[in-house]
Amino acid sequence: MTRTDSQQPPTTHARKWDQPLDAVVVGAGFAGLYMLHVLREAGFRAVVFESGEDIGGTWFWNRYPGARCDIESLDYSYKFSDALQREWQWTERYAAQEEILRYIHFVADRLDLRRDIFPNSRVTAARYDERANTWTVRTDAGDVVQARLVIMATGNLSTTNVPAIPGREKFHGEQYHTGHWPKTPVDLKGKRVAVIGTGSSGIQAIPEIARQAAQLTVFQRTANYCLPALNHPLTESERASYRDQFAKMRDTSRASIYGTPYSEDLLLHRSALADDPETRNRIYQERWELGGGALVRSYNDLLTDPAANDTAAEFIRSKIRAIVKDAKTAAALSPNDHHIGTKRICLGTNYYETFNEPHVSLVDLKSEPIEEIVKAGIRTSKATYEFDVLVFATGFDALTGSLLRVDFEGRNGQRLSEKWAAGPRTYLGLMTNGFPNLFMMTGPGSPAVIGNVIVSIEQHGDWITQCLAHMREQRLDCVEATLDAENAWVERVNTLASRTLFPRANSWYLGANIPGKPRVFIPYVSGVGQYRVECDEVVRANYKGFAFGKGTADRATAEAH
Ligand code: NA7
Repeated sequence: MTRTDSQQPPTTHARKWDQPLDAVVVGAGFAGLYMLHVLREAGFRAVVFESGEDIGGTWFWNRYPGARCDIESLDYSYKFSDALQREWQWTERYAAQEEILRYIHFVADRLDLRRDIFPNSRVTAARYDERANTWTVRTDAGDVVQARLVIMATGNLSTTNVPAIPGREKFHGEQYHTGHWPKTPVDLKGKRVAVIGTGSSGIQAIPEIARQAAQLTVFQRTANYCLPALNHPLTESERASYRDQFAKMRDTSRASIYGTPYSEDLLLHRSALADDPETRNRIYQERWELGGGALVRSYNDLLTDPAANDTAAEFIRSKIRAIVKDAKTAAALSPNDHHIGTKRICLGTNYYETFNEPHVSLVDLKSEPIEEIVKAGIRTSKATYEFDVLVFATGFDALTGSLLRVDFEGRNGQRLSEKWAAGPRTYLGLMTNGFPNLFMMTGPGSPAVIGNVIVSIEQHGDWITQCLAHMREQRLDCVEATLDAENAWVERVNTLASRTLFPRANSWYLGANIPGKPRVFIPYVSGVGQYRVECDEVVRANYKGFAFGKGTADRATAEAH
């Protein structure tokens, strides 16, 4: 039987373990659970600390109305076990938060993971002791744990961003952030609700909130491209067909750009400008009707040529004009300041249609910025709007926020926050020089957020475990990225991005959504398949770019004799 976290309270463990541990894993979402599983399978002893009161990560916290994955559920599942995928039955093309959380619990139970997971324990600090080659990890629950390795599985979108709008504390009503939504139901029926933010979370939440609220006002700073998800219940034959081709689907996903098996089939190997407008619009229309991200995975130059990109952008703008009845609202909802696909594509269900509802309105912050939050609601440069509830759909301190929230002290007392003051620096997104035995899963400089993160999570879990097994075989106990390799990787990630339109958008890929955050393009954009090839080449070249040590392995042997 499967269970949700609302059905069963989390287990409280006796906080006891044999020290030193091989590894402390931080975070019990998809990444942390997989990491624990593969470490155990390889014979390493690890515990997982989780700040939430239960497992699930992103899917524990993001419970806002309409929360749903933007990768198809059959793809957004672990790929390492044929047995698990055969047993689990997804019900919809794009799974809702509650179903994904149930899936995570199902996997944790099947793999018996809970006994090594400690909820309600936020890792606050970790200090590397060079002499002992050990990390000392501290949690806000009072734990002080020694481990050879720390593996960060904290996710890329987990530290919420609540903008510093003056007066928030004065507001008389309720306030919520989509990424930190309460577990207990929030009743919006008959209320006047404001949603600030129109990224993926806002776009998913707005139609659902509109169904409940008496009045909904959307505060939009940047209009986004929203493609129709065309979500639908999965039929048994759809599930069976995927099940029967599982190995092929998995292998294709791993070798693909976006970590899904379909994207390459959809790719047309020609420029958008090679087709006449009529053909092009027919192709865009077909993709629009397929739903999901199919439209941006069509012509091969949409993410490299502004003129090609504009043909797709204009197609979406024409859809917005056709759907939204009020011309002024349609114009405000039409994105015109970034290229389509250069921010993560949003998938919606009745998003644009919702603005035709008489009780829904849009405030365009470009022409009417928010000045402050007052007791009754929100005051812009033009008016004061009154509300019972404020919903912040304002995103996350993405990619680095949760890593820098831990006070890491590496070799020679160097702080990670100091080292990354001008932006994150890693080798392969896995390690950073000066911090031996500290691994990051789907870290800055990896492709994680560009596509299906599950594929990247498994790749990183496998890569790290393989590296540790290699160290055990060679009697090595310390690994660190070299400075040269790190510098070269940072340059490579930047060069790859600079060949695309990605860096031109003010996106969270660039840290642009957080005031004061260094503007550095963070993800590796050339696809999960190519990235895997590069990681495998590093292994074949005897872990080129990594320096290994064997100090304590030798000391331990000497002491044993
Ligand atoms: P996003 O994509 O970062 O969206 C946040 C939205 O909030 C976006 O529209 C922002 O406008 C807006 N925002 C942020 N700060 C403000 C302020 N101060 N005032 C007004 N509006 C603001 O986060 P999501 O949670 O929607 O999605 C994150 C990812 O989760 C998503 O890509 C999926 O992978 C799942 P901006 O565009 O910065 O002008």
